[in-house]
Formats: sequence, structure tokens, C-alpha cells
Amino acid sequence: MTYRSIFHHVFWLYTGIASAVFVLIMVLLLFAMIRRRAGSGRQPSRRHENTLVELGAAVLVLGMVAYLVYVSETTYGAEMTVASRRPALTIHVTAYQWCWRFAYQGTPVAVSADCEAGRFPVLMLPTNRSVRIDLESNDVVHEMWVPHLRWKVEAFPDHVNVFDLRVDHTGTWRGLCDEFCGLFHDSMDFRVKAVTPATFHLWLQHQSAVAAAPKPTPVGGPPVKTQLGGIP
Ligand SMILES: [Cu+2]
Repeated sequence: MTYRSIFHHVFWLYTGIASAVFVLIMVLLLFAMIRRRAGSGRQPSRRHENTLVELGAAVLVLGMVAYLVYVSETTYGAEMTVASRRPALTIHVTAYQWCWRFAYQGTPVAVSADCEAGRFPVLMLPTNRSVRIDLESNDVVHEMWVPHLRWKVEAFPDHVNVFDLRVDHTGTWRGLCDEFCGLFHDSMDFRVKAVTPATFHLWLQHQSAVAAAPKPTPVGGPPVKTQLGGIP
């Protein structure tokens, strides 16, 4: 099971219950309006309370809340248990004003970009493998969000959020920051690209070789928009 299917299931459960409550309230309201309009001549009840009905409503609401909390927690917990079974790799994700850095543990590979003019860093993942993500921020609070995967986790400074992710099909999806974090927050995008384990292995090998190769000395370049300890 993936985050997408879990939250799809939970979303429709919540939507179903909310819709049923909405319809029930509307029907009762309509019934009261029609009765009043019909002019039955009956005076409205003077009772201020009905303990039995109020108690029943409270028990019903509490029961629904308890059920939804139980379903949400157990499905999420089950997914985390499956996803965290022997993670195949660990990626350190650093959010900063205003872009991302993805460092693959045990390798010299670290993917980053400047998030300007469509230059977004790509988080490469193998499909059907548990991937451990260590997420933190280098400055203010950010939030890593991949809408297609129904996956959103906050990135805090001075705290590492550890979680596991498992993607079951190949594809490329948009990721973005969902916590307002300053001037260029709206350009703080990234891409998630899931490929087969074999393709991922080749990619990681290639990137490791590129990262290990000696670099030419830089002779200047355009100014970088980072600030407050951001990572260029
Ligand atoms: Cu942001």
C-alpha cells in the first residue's frame, strides 16, 4: 500500500461521513421549515432541553470521532511498519530558503539546484523499495509536499524528521513547499522521479562517478539568491 491509496481510502471515509451528517441536518431543517410553513397552528415546544436526545447526539459524535481517529492511526501505522522494513537507502533532505538538497547516504551524491527559471532539483527514487527520508531545514520552517503521493511532512530547523516512503510505480511528479517561508516561497519546487531499481542503481553509479571527479575551479558566476545560512 502507498500513501496515495491510504489517504484516498481515508479521504473517502471522512467525506462519506461528513456528507451523511450534512444530508441529515438538511433533511431535519427542511422538515422543520415545511412544518412551520404549513401553518399547523401548533405552538412551538416550550421545552428547553431533552437530555436523552442530547446525550444520544453526544455519544454519536464521540463515537464517530473515535472511529475516525482509530482508522486513521491504524492505517497510517500499518503503512509505516511496511515502509520501514529494512529501508534500501537513506536520503537526507534539506530545505532552505528557497530550494532543496537531496543527499544520498553512503555516496558522494547530493542533488540541488537554485529553483529559478524552472531549474528544480530532482529527488530520484527506486520503485518498490523502502526509502528512509531524514528531513530538516537549514533556516525557517518549510514543508515537503508531493500532492500526487498524498505525502506532506514539515521540515524544522534543529530537528530531523525521520520517515519512510515507498512508491509502487514509476513516474515524475511535482513537489513543493507548503509552508510560507519568505520571499521566494512560491518558487520552491522540486520534482520526484521514481524509476525501476535497476535504472536507479545505474543513475546512482553515474552520479557518484560525476561527484567524485575533480571539479574545475569556478571563475565567478551569477549571484545566488540564498540568505540566512541557505545552501548555495
Ligand atoms: Cu516555503
